[in-house]
Amino acid sequence: MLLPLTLLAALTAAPSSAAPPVQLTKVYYDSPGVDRRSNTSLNGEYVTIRNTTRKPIDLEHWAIKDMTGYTYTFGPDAVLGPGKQLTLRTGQGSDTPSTAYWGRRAYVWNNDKDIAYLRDSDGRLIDSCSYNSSRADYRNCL
Ligand SMILES: [Ca+2]
Ligand SMILES: [Ca+2]
Repeated sequence: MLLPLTLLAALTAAPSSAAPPVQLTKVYYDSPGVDRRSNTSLNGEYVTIRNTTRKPIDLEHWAIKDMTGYTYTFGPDAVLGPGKQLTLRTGQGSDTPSTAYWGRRAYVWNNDKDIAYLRDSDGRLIDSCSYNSSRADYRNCL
């Protein structure tokens, strides 16, 4: 039996305006002050993501990547609660439920232009956020 066209359309239509389950909300790419690569300065550089759903999302094996290919992969303890936000800082530190540390000794987010990519554990692109300005220190992705 053939499906009525309207039903078929409803089944195949993509929810184009729907927010991704996890969104990139901000890239703070030029940390405060002169960039001397101190751990404080590295941690002044960060990206934030937010769970837009009403369920916890297990971020294990999810990844955040820049334009060059530097990649941070979330570990087994990374779970983002409903509506919760998480900050990924570039430098070193001890992870908490709301802050993860990349553990790098060099910057990731270029001060003029770059692209942040968020991929799920299957490698699917969930969200991205690009910027192209050195006049601002951060980019609000929403
Ligand atoms: Ca700076
Ligand atoms: Ca970069």
